[in-house]
Amino acid sequence: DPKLDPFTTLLDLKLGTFDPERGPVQVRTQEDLRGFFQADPPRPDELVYRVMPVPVPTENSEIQCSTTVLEPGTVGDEYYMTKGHFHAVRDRSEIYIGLAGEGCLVLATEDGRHRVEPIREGMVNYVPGGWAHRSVNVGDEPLVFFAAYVGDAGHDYATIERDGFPVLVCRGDDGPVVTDNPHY
Ligand code: PAN
Ligand code: ZN
Repeated sequence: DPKLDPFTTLLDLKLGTFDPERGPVQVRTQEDLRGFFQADPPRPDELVYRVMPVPVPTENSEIQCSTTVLEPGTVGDEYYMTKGHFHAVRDRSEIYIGLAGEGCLVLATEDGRHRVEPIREGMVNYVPGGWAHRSVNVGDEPLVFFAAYVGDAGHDYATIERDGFPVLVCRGDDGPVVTDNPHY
């Protein structure tokens, strides 16, 4: 017998909000990102991003989805970004769809390969299994994207907190600059 009943929610394609909301909004402040940015957070209480979830059972047979709203800003030279993670089950994949703003998706494998892909309205990013992923807001407006991923993927933040990503995305005089992470 099917485990779930069908349901429908309305996604605001500009704001990334769901109506009705399906689950508790996750809020991440500068303080929550201490240790992920190179610099200590200058304004610990300031909002960096929110995740609006559509919770379903965390099983391989389901598809989780959520939207992320990442504010514009910087800590030191680094643009506001998500913590970033590997999926706890390493081979689980994910799809991002850009809804608003201007962003970068930084991806890295455990053996240190990396890629930087654009996130923009209408762009579909494929995140294959085995690639850690972090989104970065390189614009002046909120970066909004929708994500859908395998239900039992889980999130491994500890590896990123310890090692970081191979590259940093920083504010330069003429826009974003991708530099090697000296602490990777
Ligand atoms: C996304 C992310 C979301 C927030 O839904 O979870 O953008 O980023 P962090 O989880 O790295 O804080 C996703 O990739 N889910 O798997
Ligand atoms: Zn993910």
